[in-house]
Parts: sequence; C-alpha cells; structure tokens
Amino acid sequence: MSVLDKLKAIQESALEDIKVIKSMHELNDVKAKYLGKKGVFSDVMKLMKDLPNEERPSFGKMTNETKQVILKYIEEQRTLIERVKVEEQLSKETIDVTLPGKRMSSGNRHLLTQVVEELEDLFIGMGYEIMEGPEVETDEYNFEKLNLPKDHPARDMQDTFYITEDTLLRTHTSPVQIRTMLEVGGTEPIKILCPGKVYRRDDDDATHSHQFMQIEGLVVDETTSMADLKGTLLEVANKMFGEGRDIRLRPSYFPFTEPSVEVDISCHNCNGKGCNICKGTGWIEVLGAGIVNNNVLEASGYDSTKYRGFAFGIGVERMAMLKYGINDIRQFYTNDLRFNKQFKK
Ligand code: 2U9
Repeated sequence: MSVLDKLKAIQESALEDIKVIKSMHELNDVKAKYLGKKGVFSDVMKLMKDLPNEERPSFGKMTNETKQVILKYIEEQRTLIERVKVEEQLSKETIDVTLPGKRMSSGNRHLLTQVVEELEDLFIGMGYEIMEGPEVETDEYNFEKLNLPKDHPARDMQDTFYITEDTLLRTHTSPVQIRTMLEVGGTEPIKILCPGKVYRRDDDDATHSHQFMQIEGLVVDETTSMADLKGTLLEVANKMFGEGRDIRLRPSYFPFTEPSVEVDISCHNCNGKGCNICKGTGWIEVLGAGIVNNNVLEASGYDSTKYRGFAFGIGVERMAMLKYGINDIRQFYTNDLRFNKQFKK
C-alpha cells in the first residue's frame, strides 16, 4: 500500500468513526486516537524514515492536510452534537400555554404591624420622632424615675416579670422616654413616639395578654398644655376611626402624669347612639394621657419651672380590636392564616 493510500485509508476510517459519535467525551477520545501524541499519525510519521529524501516534503504536506481534514470532521461533529443538545432541551422546555396557571399566594403585614405603622405615619406627620429602647430594663428607668417609688403597688411581683431585684421586662415603653430625656439632658424640647412590646404578669384571656404592644408619646417644651394634648388626640381619633369622631377626657390617675385623663372616642360603629361595641354608651375608652408629673421631669434633668410636657399611652391591640371588631386578643399571636389574611390591603 502506498503512503498516499495509507493516508486516504486513515482519513476514511476517521470519517466513519466520527460521524456516528453522539457525545463530547467520545469525540474527545476519537480526537486523541487520531491526532493525539500517541495517535495513529505517530505511526505514520515512522514511515517517513523509509522514504527517499526528495519524497519527504510532499509526504509531510499530505500528512498535515489529512490531519486538517480530520480536525474539520471533528469540529463539524462537535457543532452537530451541540445543536442536537440544544434542540433536545428546547423541545423539553416547551411551554404549554393552554395549561391552567398556578395561583401565587402573597403574604401581608400582620395587623398589629399595620396599626403601629399607621400610628407612626400619623405622628411623623405631626413632627414626632420614633424612638425605641430595650425590653429588659432597670427598675430605676421602668419605675423609679416615673414617680413609682419602691412601695408602689404597680411594682408588685404579681404584676411584673422581674429578672433580678433591679432588672425586669419593661411594663410600659415609658423608660424609652426617660432615656431620651436623660440623653437630651434637660436642654432641648422633645417630641417622640415610642412603640414596642411590653410585659405584664397577667393571666391570658380574651382581653389580657402577658405581652402586648404599646405606643406612648411624649412632648416636652416650654409652652405645651392640655389644649395641645386634646388637639393631638382628636387628630388621632379622626385619623384612626374616621372623620367626624369626637373625644372626651375623664379625670384619672397615673403616677407619671398630673393631671391624668382617660380618653374616650365617640363610637365609630353607631356614631354615638349606643351599640354593642360601646356597650350602649356611645363612647369607647381608647387611651390614657396627662400632663407630665413635675417629679418625672425633674428626675430626668428637666427644670419643671421652665419646661412642661404631655404624654399619652395607647394599647395597640385594644385599638386594633375596636377598629376591626376583633373579640379575642389571642388572635394576634396564634398566627392563624385565616385570621392574618383577612387584613390584606
Ligand atoms: C413619661 C411621662 C409620662 C405615659 C402614659 C398612659 C397615660 C396610659 C395605658 C394605655 C393603655 C397603658 O397600654 S395601656 O394599658 N397608658 O394610660 N401612659 S400617660 O406617660 C408618660 C410616659 C413617660 C416620661
């Protein structure tokens, strides 16, 4: 067999091998078989030494041309394998537009979060700053500086979760106001809203929970008065329970405010006529408030002959229950989606 015939035979057998290949790794094997270092051509090159000198250049040229042709076959087959793979994938991924769609369910904010955010927006609109603080507090910030001396009944072990003799789970967000007053150092006015979780040693039932959300507000400046407090709370009543609400203040007692008031809103359900929500009175009690007790101002570095303040406290669950007609506070904490999803906006 002439050298030329031998090269032709190699080329043909390579073509036979290559055209049936279906995977990349087989193709790489065949490439190594023909063009690799120990491949078929390494044997061919050995023939060179038996050739007369003048035939060697043309033999070399022919060998290279054959190699190029085989490489071309390999590359063509590679393209073909890739195309088949893409086509297979495309046919597998075809979308059947006639299939019924899957309903995507989206979540929503918890009702308590919604009510807190609604109140925050309202107060930010009136120039308040939102302040937060720790839930584990000292007895001093939670009680002492709020005019609740050591023998005050509210400090009772029955009502408060004590951690040590001096540390406890805060029973209201008022220590956040104390911390702010101390930070400002009695030199500047304050206008803050303090939302957060608070804890009391209550037995849980439809209207009580050992943990609940409070929002307290505090304004301290040189001129503020009961009239400002009343105007602010009227705004809250109208924004939270609908335009046309009225409020009334009844005398009350809190150690941290003097005078203190309990605030009723005219019933949004019956417009004051009397219904089951307002128990026939036309009024609903929604929050407590008052003028900051001078002892409280002084205990946190404010000169009570120069500064005055008003403060209020809102139980967020109670406000949400009244607004949305919810009759059991435990609904807020059980994470029953049938409840939670009713408040999707
Ligand atoms: C400072 C001074 C005064 C906050 C106040 C109330 C009245 C009040 C209740 C509402 C429902 C608690 O969640 S509730 O049970 N709160 O009635 N809170 S005045 O007075 C302060 C707070 C901080 C420095």
